[in-house]
Amino acid sequence: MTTRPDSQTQLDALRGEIERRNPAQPEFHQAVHEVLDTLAPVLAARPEYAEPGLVERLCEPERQVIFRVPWQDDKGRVHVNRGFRVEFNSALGPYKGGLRFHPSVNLGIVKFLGFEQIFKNALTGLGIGGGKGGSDFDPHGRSDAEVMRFCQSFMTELYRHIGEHTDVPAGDIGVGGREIGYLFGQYRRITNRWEAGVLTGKGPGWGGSAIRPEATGYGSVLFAEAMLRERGEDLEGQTAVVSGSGNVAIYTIEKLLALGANPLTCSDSGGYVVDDKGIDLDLLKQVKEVERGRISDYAERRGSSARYVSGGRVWEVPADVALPSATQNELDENDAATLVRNGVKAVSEGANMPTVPEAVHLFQRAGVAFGPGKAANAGGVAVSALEMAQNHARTAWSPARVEEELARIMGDIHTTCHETAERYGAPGDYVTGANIAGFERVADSMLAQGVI
Ligand code: NDP
Ligand code: 2IT
Repeated sequence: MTTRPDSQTQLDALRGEIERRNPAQPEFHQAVHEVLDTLAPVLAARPEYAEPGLVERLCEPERQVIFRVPWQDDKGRVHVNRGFRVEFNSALGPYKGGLRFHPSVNLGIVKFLGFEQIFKNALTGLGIGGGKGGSDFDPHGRSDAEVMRFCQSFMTELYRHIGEHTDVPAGDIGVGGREIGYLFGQYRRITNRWEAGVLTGKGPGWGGSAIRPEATGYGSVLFAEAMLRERGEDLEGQTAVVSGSGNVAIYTIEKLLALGANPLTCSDSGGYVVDDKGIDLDLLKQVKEVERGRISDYAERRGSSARYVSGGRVWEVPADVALPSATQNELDENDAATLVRNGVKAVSEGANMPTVPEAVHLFQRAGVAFGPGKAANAGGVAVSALEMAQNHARTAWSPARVEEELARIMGDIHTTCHETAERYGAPGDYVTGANIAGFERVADSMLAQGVI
């Protein structure tokens, strides 16, 4: 008779095995550890989940594509970038997840993002699997024509791996409406198909959903509000620190303002702005969305209420709520200690894995409501799934209808995470709640579909 090792021993062994077989991918290790660290109770309670092979399969992408992306700049010089698409898990639906264009992109980064996406997408309840892709291409300082040629070259390989029923990319860092337009155009040209559902985040006139640009930021603020309501508070009158100044940060700030909160900061990789009067949304959109400028331009034009802190971190600005909305590992243990010392009540992750594990534990020990990205930033991919539904039905919903759906989905995700955490003996721990609830949905489908 064989005896099954206890759940924690099994998870620890798997952890070691994943490090060994995926060397030099620290972000992927971090994302996997953070999930495995919370699964022991559910594996112990549901022996079918502890069957050899299930968690192992979940940690191994179904398919990984790496390709060359050659393109010419405006002076005719040839550049060679690397393209990635990691199709991680399709037990719940077509692979779904964004494309990131940033010089830091490598296979480990794409795998961490794809792994997170599996659980996040499961939490939306909308029938989407997990995937992610991108390139080490840096769009900063490139002309529209250069970005177009890059996107066309990228799609000239990617098109053979994607499709409305197979894999549906969208935006992420460095990929917004402009890039999705160029990518969609090239897909249509190569395939000779009007296949609207192959990409999400499209323009409103050609198959894009209302509220998709706003969805991630709005959703992250709704999640913060739901966590505060659990404690008998809301966002009205609360001060907020927001990092980043891209898609997620801008619409986080918009929703904070709409709910009566006071967002004091935003940032980019050069530094941050603190604005004593609260961020001026119109000026921020003008500088970042229209002019594609830097956050220092905002400070120069805003007048005396704002100052630019070169190289600084927004977390040193005292506030009631923190919404990291730039990139991974942007909030460390020292930052968390500063925020706690300054009385922060809630942290909602608009970005993917922005908080290092030690900082997460510090928040939790201090009793701060902490909403992990898998739950808090799921509004973006949720509205992407609504965009796919509209494309399939050849229809377009009103902004009011999409916003109502988004609010319902974020409310459901909050409730699911909250109740799951309680069920597994970790009340108030949204990390455990999100990981276990997402895991249960994917694991049940994988078990039903056999060893594939
Ligand atoms: P954008 O490209 O629109 O904006 C990114 C912002 O983050 C910019 O202000 C950028 O500054 C800053 N940033 C990026 N990389 C770094 C870095 N290495 N160090 C410091 N600052 C950095 O991207 P999004 O707003 O779409 O994405 C932000 C985060 O949200 C990412 O973690 C993404 O994965 C996540 N996310 C996005 C969703 C979406 O729908 N777009 C959905 C869910 C999560 P700079 O210009 O100086 O580089
Ligand atoms: O991290 C994310 O969830 C995204 N970048 C959005 C993915 C999507 O398919 O809309």
